[in-house]
Amino acid sequence: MTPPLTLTIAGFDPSGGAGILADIKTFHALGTYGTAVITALTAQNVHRVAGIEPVSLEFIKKELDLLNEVYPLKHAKTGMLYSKEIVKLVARKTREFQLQVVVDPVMVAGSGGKLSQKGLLESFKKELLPQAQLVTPNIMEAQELSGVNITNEEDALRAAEKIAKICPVVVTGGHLEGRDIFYNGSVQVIDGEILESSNTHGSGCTYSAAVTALLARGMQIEDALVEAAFFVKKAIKRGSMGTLNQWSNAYFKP
Ligand code: PXL
Repeated sequence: MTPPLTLTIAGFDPSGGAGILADIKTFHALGTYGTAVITALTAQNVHRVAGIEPVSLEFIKKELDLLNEVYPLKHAKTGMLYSKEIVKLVARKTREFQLQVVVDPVMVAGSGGKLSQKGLLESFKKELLPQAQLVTPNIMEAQELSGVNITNEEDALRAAEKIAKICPVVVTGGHLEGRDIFYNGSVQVIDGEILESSNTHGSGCTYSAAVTALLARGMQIEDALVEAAFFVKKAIKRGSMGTLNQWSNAYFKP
């Protein structure tokens, strides 16, 4: 049997801890055939973002159209989309191809460096989320999307309720008690724990890629969220399962 197809539409992080490389490793580790459309190149490491070269709209469109010519794509995720123009194009194309899309609303890098232009937040809300299968903000992103200041799990739930007016949402809890909050009319709290680790660069990318792969394999969304959280925990703790984020640090020069 051929594995299910997955697609990531995201940016390139040379370290391989985040962005398209992390997505592809995750897609593969979870038994899907991963394809990728690059939206922007970045020059960065875990300390800083030193440069960004967005791919032209015309070229991103070509990347998507050529994939669509040969692959019966159904499941995709988006990561770093960088500009409101790219968000608009991706929304139009994924609608045209009738893709089920998991949106990771990436705005800044793990190092704190900016990965977005002005207007990105509004275009996420207006253009892409209304047609998303799921959006996967961390606490910071959930604050931006909802306007709710989040300091505890109750706040996170209020933010999730607001965002869920646009599309189903899981607020990931890496920055609170470690639990994730899924809201789609009713609440599901997914158990987790805070991991003391400096190897979390790319954990958001890996998580949303894992959810996408599991959905492509036919899992129900509630189960996919539990499995994906477990997968990311393992990747952070042991650098196992093919994502190896932890190992990207193990090679650092002293
Ligand atoms: O984790 C967010 C993210 C997404 N996409 C790219 C990144 C990062 C974080 O560094 O580099 C390309």
